[in-house]
Amino acid sequence: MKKYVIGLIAVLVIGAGAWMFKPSLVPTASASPKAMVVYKSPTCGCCGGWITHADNAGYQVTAHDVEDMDKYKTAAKVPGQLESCHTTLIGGYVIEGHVPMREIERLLKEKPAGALGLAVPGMVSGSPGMENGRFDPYDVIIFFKDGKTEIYASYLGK
Ligand SMILES: [Cu+2]
Repeated sequence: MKKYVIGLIAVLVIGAGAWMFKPSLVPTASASPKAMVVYKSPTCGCCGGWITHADNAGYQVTAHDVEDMDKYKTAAKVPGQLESCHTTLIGGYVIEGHVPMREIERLLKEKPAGALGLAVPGMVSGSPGMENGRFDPYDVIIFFKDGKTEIYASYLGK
């Protein structure tokens, strides 16, 4: 009987311990790795299209309509030749333009050394948010603090 009681107490203590420590392991909403902030001009329709992709992928999107996108791109250190429409901040990285969600997930997982972010320069038909019946090939470019750029992924189009 005594053994049984000690065993029961042990189970309760371990259970309470697990319950007490669990909340600290669960990220809070504000620190969610899926929270992103998007800057776009108020008239940008395709930016909204891209945000819909982000929403559907489970990202918590905070979108800001701003007049002076150049200011935000400069502050985010987006290289001039990689510029697109909207500029997104997530997990300490910059996402410029119509970057597919799978590449963002990859970036957040791989955390390449010295990387600032990803870009799909311009506005390519067939990229996420740019659905218009055409599917042009495009590259996702990774850009680094030292000014280097590399192809991160290539989409072939169809
Ligand atoms: Cu766009």
